[in-house]
Amino acid sequence: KSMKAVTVGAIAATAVMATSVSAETALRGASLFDEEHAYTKTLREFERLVTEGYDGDVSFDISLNGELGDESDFVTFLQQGVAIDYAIMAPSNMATFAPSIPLMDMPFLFRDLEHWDTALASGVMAPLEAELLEKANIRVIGYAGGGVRNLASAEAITNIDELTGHQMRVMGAPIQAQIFAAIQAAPSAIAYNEVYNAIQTGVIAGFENEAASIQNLKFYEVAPHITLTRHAITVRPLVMSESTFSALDADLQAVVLEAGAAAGAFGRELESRQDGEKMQEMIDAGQVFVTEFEGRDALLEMVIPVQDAYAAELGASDLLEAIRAK
Ligand code: X1X
Repeated sequence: KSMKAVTVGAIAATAVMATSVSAETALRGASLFDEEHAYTKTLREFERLVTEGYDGDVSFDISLNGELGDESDFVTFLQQGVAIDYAIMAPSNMATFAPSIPLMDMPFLFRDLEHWDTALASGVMAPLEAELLEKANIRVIGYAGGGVRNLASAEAITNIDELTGHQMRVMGAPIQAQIFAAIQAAPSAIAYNEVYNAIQTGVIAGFENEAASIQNLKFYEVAPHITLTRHAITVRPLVMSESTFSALDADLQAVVLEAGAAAGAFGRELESRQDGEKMQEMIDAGQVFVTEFEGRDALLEMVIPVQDAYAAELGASDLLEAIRAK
């Protein structure tokens, strides 16, 4: 195998093509978390599958623990084809470049894990993937996710009265703020890597997240009260910059697509299986206090018109119905 390494990306794409016979292709990934988190394990599985399936020289370098920023930074890098080549991303953190993509992970979209699983396996998200590719220069190569998102707050929230006016952080997509406003909270979009401090200093009273991330980043230290709103089951595309993908040789492209789909399936199984276990570990360790939300069904009724209006504005009403009908 060649010892010569070439970094893939927009800047080095020509060099890759010019040296494709002898050069090693170096792919750079990024994760917000350490090696224990399901996203990092999914990226490692992708790396393993590509290495196993490709008959050429390819190497991987994953920046961990949010060293390269949070997902709003990743999306800019991916769109521009610099600094990183692949990552796992929340659709709602990619809204700046592709306004329709947050439809995939808007709260209260999936009835349960079975609905989420069926929808993701069905290919129903294809029009959203096409928009992401066209407008953001980002290609979906698989789907990870599977954690259930709940409220996490400094003080307990158990009903609509306590939720009313609750100052909480949401992801940057406008639909996220619209939905939490519809259920009477007071949402604000704050960068993920500022959430811990914002809660600690009382700028906000809480946020919403899945067990794996609350545990990995120790959010329980500032937001130990978990309210089981179960408002989202995460959809987390494994994505690659199209600047990178288009510079790969055809064999490697095929391996990347296959490995991306398989690594995503690995990640979905892992995170959905570990979701309850991780919550239980935090309960057993006295790190979180978990309560049900009284009247969750009423929340659902409040958000349906907001979801409908958002989809209509995007010209995606049929798509929303198709997802709901899965
Ligand atoms: O809320 C966020 O911005 C983040 O929450 C978790 O860490 C993950 O789901 C991540 O993808 C991002 O959505």
